[in-house]
Amino acid sequence: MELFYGRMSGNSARSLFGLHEAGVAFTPRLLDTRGGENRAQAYLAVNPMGKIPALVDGDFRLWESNAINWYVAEKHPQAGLLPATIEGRAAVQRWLFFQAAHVSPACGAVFRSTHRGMQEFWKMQADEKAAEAGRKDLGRWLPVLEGALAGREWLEGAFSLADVAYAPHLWLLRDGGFDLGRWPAVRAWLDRMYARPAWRRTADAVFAG
Ligand SMILES: N[C@@H](CCC(=O)N[C@@H](CS)C(=O)NCC(=O)O)C(=O)O
Repeated sequence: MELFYGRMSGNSARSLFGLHEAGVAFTPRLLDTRGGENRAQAYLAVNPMGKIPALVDGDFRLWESNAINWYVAEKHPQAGLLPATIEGRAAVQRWLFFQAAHVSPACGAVFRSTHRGMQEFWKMQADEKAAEAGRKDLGRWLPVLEGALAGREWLEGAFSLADVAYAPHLWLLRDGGFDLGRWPAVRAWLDRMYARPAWRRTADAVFAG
């Protein structure tokens, strides 16, 4: 199994975290996005969108970070990254869609303007109007996570792909100085998540230095 990923890429971090949590053997393939390696023909054959991450497992090719994590979790059920029941798996799916459609876009709008490392790496311009809109959206989405985490350690009780999905973009948000003080359960959840060895390895590979 090979995972194509890039530096300073939250979506890459999501899949690296998922694979490390699953404990699977894989070959990491670091792409030089600044040099355009992700837009070269060889990689477009893996992901026609030219985005990272992407997975190759024999003849099977898959892109979209949450789809990659789902495939790996289904293939390695012993890792326990998905609930056993249909209801539990549907609930995890709900968190993945909520992350991709709502929480990540709001985080991105903010950290594009606040995270120096991301701005430098991706040559992004700060956009204070977009950041303000992102902060407003987060004021609506973070209470949803806060409520779900009341009295529990992980979104669906046991640690699952639901938690994995949120790690990277909330990391970048927090690293950019966003104050999570109004959402103590979210803050404690992130502290637990970022202490996991699989996240430490991921953050070192994607965000360090
Ligand atoms: N929805 C996709 C998003 C992938 C994505 O946007 N990746 C960014 C890096 S975080 C990328 O490849 N950017 C480079 C480009 O668009 O050329 C996923 O979750 O995998």
